[in-house]
Amino acid sequence: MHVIKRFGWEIPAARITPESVTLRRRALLAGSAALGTASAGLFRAGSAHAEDAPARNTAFDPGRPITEEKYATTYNNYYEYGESKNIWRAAQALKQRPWTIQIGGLVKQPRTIDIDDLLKQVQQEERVYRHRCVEAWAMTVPWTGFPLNQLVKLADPLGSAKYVVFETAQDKTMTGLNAPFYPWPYIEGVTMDEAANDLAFISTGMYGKPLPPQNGGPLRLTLPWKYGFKSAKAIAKVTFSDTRPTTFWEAIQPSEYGFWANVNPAVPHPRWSQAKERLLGDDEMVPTQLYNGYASFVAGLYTDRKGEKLFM
Ligand SMILES: Nc1nc2c(c(=O)[nH]1)N[C@H]1C(S)=C(S)[C@@H](COP(=O)(O)O)O[C@H]1N2
Ligand SMILES: [Mo]
Repeated sequence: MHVIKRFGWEIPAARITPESVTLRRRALLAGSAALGTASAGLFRAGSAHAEDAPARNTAFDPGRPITEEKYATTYNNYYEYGESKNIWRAAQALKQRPWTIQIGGLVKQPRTIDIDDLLKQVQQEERVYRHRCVEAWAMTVPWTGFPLNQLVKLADPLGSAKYVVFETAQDKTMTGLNAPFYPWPYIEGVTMDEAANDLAFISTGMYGKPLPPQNGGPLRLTLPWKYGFKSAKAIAKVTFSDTRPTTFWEAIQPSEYGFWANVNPAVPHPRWSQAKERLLGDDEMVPTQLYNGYASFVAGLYTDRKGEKLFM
């Protein structure tokens, strides 16, 4: 299928060399000013001060330096705003309030919850996680947010639920939604076991500030042991299901982007190696780790799934 060549982050390895990326980023930063991200009440209702940011949970040592904020917030994948990495300015148009999350499917009581009501009912903290995009770039980010299992508890799913499905917002400012062929909305999903894992996180902030729209504000999934495309941005809907969802990139190219998408340096993408990753900032190439270095947390989730395509 020639049509897949259209997708920016499926570009062949030759086009994602450190050099071309560095040049593009330099041009982009030259034109960028402050990344105004103020948005009231993200950490706590009525407060937007960084001093109120939740304390760091040190159980998750990334083992490498935190990426400079300016790189993590200006080099993004967000197809709703276009296919380039340079969407951060366009994404500022996404209004973060009011924001509601629809909870439904196999739950005791479907409902729509306002984000600020939700944030009052969860315990927020900061975690520094490694992030590994399937395109072989990576970063290390201090996220603030709360464990996904707290959202699952609030949603009160039925015993028959096997998957949690996330659907991202479709806003009029998202010009990428008009592009033909993409199977909008952006859908992602995890099993109930994965959702209950300690690592599974919902981010509402980064670098001690509210989550910028380009990084998925106001609410974004963060699954550090999986390729970055699993971490759906701007979540508007959470559905519990007994059937595995067809996820966004899986629908586009199932042979390259599957449901599981666990990081594994030994399983190459059909068109490039996954053995190493390029760190945003200095573009250093470092080895990629199994489950992105989180095997001790998550490997047990997959012991009964040996026959499945866990790493793509
Ligand atoms: N809604 C939505 N979520 C998304 C994407 C997207 O295009 N749309 N891209 C994914 C991909 S491929 C990656 S690598 C990460 C990038 O997150 P970042 O821009 O905060 O680094 O977001 C993921 N979440
Ligand atoms: Mo990605």
